[in-house]
Amino acid sequence: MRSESETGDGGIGPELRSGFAAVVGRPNVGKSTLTNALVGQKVAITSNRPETTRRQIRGIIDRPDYQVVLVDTPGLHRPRTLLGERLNDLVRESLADVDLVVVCLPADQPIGPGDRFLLGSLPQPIERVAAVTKTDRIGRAELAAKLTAVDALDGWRAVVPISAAGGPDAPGVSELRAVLAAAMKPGPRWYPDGEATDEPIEVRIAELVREAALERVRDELPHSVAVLVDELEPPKIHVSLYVERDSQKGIIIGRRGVRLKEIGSQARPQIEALLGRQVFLEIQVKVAKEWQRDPKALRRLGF
Ligand SMILES: Nc1nc2c(ncn2[C@@H]2O[C@H](COP(=O)(O)OP(=O)(O)OP(=O)(O)O)[C@@H](O)[C@H]2O)c(=O)[nH]1
Ligand SMILES: [Mg+2]
Repeated sequence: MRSESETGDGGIGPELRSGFAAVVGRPNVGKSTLTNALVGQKVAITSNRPETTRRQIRGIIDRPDYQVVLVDTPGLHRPRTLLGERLNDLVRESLADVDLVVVCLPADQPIGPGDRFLLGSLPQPIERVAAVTKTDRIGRAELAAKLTAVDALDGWRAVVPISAAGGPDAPGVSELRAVLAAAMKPGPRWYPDGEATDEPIEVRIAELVREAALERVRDELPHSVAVLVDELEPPKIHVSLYVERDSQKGIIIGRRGVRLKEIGSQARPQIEALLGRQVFLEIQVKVAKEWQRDPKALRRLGF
């Protein structure tokens, strides 16, 4: 999958600097939002539910003189299910292959045992950059105190305050991009020019449907939702949306199918933008009993 291209333009152009950077942190701290802002494209779905990200998602920052491959990861947490354990394993695997780690610490929450556990589990030695996220949620004085506390926590290469919800040009995003670029070593262009992610298109489509569903359910249900694309023959796309119990099926479908229709209406235009064409999106809700705890079901769902 990885391809090397010419670097250095026969010695005339600048030498390319490149490498891999994992984006880590507790659940819901803004890792995927930050990844998307740095890349300048939505490569990972986001939501205000913890444990939204369930895979390693590569997002590529590609410039003439550098390429940073970001690896967005699930939030490191205390697992309650087999799925939770798998997600934590994914974080550890991601850490093994990277040159640098971006640790996301939310400005509006105190530094806690979860953050210390995470810092303790980083491979030694590895360069770390602290991204203090969601700075728009607190005042200036509070932010100054927060930055001091974060600074004292570890031997950071840099501590960058960020409000990534505003997109690629939001406060702190270009500063962090520059920090990452400066940390890269001479190396190959790992991905072809202009590629924002290596996620398969079926996975990106399934994730957009899951994101739309996450926004519309409460409590434990977000964890129970999984989505698979069964058929991709544009304009026809058939998707299965799995829940864990019969009772959850009705919640997702909603009265007279209204909620399911809303999920489709939110996901469809984004899928059309991705594919550059009109699509007919059919979503079927199915039950995969207790799939988060069932090794076979987890395997079928791609974990
Ligand atoms: N106000 C504000 N909200 C933010 C910011 N960044 C992220 N958020 C919100 O925080 C929530 C979580 O964001 P995500 O990017 O999904 O967080 P995550 O760390 O990837 O979460 P998991 O994948 O579940 O571990 C979403 O509702 C985002 O909109 C920010 O800079 N400011
Ligand atoms: Mg995420």
